[in-house]
Amino acid sequence: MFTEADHQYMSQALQQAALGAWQTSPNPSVGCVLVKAGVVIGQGHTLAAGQDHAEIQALKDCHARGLSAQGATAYVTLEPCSHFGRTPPCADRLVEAGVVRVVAALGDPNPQVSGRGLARLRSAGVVTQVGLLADAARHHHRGFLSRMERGRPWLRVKLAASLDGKTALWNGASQWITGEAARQDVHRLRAGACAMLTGIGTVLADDPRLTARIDQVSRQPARVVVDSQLRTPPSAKLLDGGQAFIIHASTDVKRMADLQDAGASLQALPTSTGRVDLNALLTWMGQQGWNEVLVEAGPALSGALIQAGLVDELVLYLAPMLLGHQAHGLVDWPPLSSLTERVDLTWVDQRMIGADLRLIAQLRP
Ligand code: AOF
Ligand code: ZN
Repeated sequence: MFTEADHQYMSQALQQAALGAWQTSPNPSVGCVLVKAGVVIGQGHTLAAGQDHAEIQALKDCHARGLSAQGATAYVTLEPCSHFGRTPPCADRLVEAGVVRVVAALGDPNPQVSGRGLARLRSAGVVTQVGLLADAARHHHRGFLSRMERGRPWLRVKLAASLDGKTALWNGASQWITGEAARQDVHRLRAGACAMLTGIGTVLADDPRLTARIDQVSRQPARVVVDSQLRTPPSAKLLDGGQAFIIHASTDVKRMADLQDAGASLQALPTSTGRVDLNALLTWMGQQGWNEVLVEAGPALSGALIQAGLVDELVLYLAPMLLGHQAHGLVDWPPLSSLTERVDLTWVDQRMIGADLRLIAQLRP
């Protein structure tokens, strides 16, 4: 049903989509390529929420070149929208511009759209096709799809360890296991995340800022601490710079006031066995409009999230060193008594980052 040229134009649309990836949240970063008579006449990607969607950018690009989209095909990584949200429906704009065929990699699972964008196009006589490079598009839009389909963000856990899987010495000393290049790489991961998630143990031990410190970022991820007893010090560095949330189950009004004065937003969530319920946490994060969340926490929170089946991907930086068996491991679990309790992973990428090895593994559904 799709030609080689169709594949090429859709990969170009996916490349466009990648350009918007750090700025569109809570919207998906869509890519759009307009083609007429075998020539690309316009392309674009989603801008920040409230600004242009990809299709509008591509039409503007086409018009800026002095060209008309009359008779063109639009390749889009997600079904064009049909609703008046922060912006008017893209489906209507494509029809007005004279586009005659729309190829979408995926339908939009947003209940405000979900098939109505394509239906609107078809009722105006536009030919529509869905499913070209769908796997690649599902990968690119994984955060938005996760929030729409599961009501929670796509969760990635960053871990750094020695070759023997140790994250800190027996006495807690943990600074500088991985090298400078790996730390820079983590800043890129942070820049792509809508929010960072950590635990009170990490805040007390390391006082991290959890910001993305690289040049290209226009927006910082929100920061979230799971801290059921409100032990975060009001001087904690991650409270600087806004968008800092403390998830708790405390009733201590003095602590609440001190932390709010320090700039924190407090959110009480239900607990199970005295700790913040992680499913409730993920649902709450989805309600914030966060598509992708990066966890940089200690072995207790990371381990608990994995055991709760809420983690989609691990990014593991392995440093070429050995720390010995008394040191702390990657996840802090009660001992498993049977191999059937193990967590299975699938390797999806491996490469050198400076002197360290970076492994990416997905949790098996
Ligand atoms: C498109 N093209 O480039 C994107 C779409 O509030 P709004 O108006 O910005 O609409 C946001 C919704 O539009 C978002 O939840 C998703 O369903 C869709 N995203 N649609 O036609 C785009 N980013
Ligand atoms: Zn739209």
